[in-house]
Amino acid sequence: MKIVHIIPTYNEKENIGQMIEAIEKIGKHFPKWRNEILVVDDESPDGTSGIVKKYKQKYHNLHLLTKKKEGLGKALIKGYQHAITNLKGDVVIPNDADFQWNPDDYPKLAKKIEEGFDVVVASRHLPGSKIIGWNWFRKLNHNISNSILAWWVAGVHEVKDHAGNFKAIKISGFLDKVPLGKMQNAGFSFQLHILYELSKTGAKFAEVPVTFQERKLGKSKIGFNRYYIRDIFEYIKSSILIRIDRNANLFKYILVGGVGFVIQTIIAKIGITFLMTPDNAVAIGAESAIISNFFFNNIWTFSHKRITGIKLIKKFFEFNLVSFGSIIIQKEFVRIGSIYFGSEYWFVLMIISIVFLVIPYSYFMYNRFIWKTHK
Ligand SMILES: Nc1nc2c(ncn2[C@@H]2O[C@H](COP(=O)(O)OP(=O)(O)OP(=O)(O)O)[C@@H](O)[C@H]2O)c(=O)[nH]1
Ligand SMILES: [Mg+2]
Repeated sequence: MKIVHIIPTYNEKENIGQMIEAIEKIGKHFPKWRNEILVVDDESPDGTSGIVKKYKQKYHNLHLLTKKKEGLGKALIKGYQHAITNLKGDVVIPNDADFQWNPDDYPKLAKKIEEGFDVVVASRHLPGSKIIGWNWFRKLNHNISNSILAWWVAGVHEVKDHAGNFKAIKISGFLDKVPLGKMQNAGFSFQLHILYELSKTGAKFAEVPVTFQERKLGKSKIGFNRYYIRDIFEYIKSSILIRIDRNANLFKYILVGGVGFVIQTIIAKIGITFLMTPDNAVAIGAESAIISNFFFNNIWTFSHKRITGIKLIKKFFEFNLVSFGSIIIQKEFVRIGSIYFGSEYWFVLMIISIVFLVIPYSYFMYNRFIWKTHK
């Protein structure tokens, strides 16, 4: 198993040498793994890359990528791509240069990969995990992004710790399936985004408890500056986009239904104005909505299984047959409701029947009978 350790650096002259030595040293205890170290440095003004160049003379498995300052996310994207394409690794293990995540823990991650997991995350949120020396500001910052945004807004539930850099990822079939070139994250939102993209590849996730501590040497890149504000907004945006992507079909389905509802209300209102009984007016409105729903869902919601040509006509009739159920539900609900409450309540009755009966009924039926995957 070839492991590529990826270390992004920006002004880490105090740490990078020790980190390289630490990884090399642990590697000696595990000769079955071939280790490569890839430092991705954003032209650090403190001369970090010069130190790496010196170490390169000592260690032939050490590689250096230098690029202009673009943020942690971009550095990791470049590093992952390089590990896949140039270094042809089996596994990547990114870590920070500052020893907040102990490199001695990397065999724990690698062993889990050997056990059959595809993504193994070093975690601060398991029994046995420890966080040493974080102040209230860092805790608050982490908890908001981790619990509220990553877990709740984005809905990424594969792991409990979404923000750390230290993890092991299997390349073949998983990391190489992630569209790294399309990912735009400049900052730490990359950590959440990559977990989400990996979840879409069907990867099996594991988390291992570790001890996380304050950096001892060098300066943190986190602090109130324009990068920090940019990264926070990017994290919020990323969380929302993940949620939309995860539930895209449902969002589209709701929107199409909303358009159908407006059409139905207008047609029913016209019918009632021309002295139709509310149940019949609602039924005609419902049929109009059903036609609109069919075409919009076909070209948009279920575009990945779009129906075309002669099959479209056949499906349209099938669709009407299935939807007939929802017309009957609404018509009868409005008819019986009008008897009890009066026909002036037709609109309220129609809404109740749509929300509680028609929407669940038709979402199930459309998926089951109309836009089913296998035919
Ligand atoms: N290449 C590159 N590396 C970066 C950049 N920003 C941060 N890093 C590196 O990414 C790792 C994590 O950054 P840190 O500044 O330690 O961020 P942090 O761990 O969230 O913050 P602290 O807890 O304060 O240390 C370190 O190795 C940094 O040198 C960047 O813009 N480019
Ligand atoms: Mg750090």
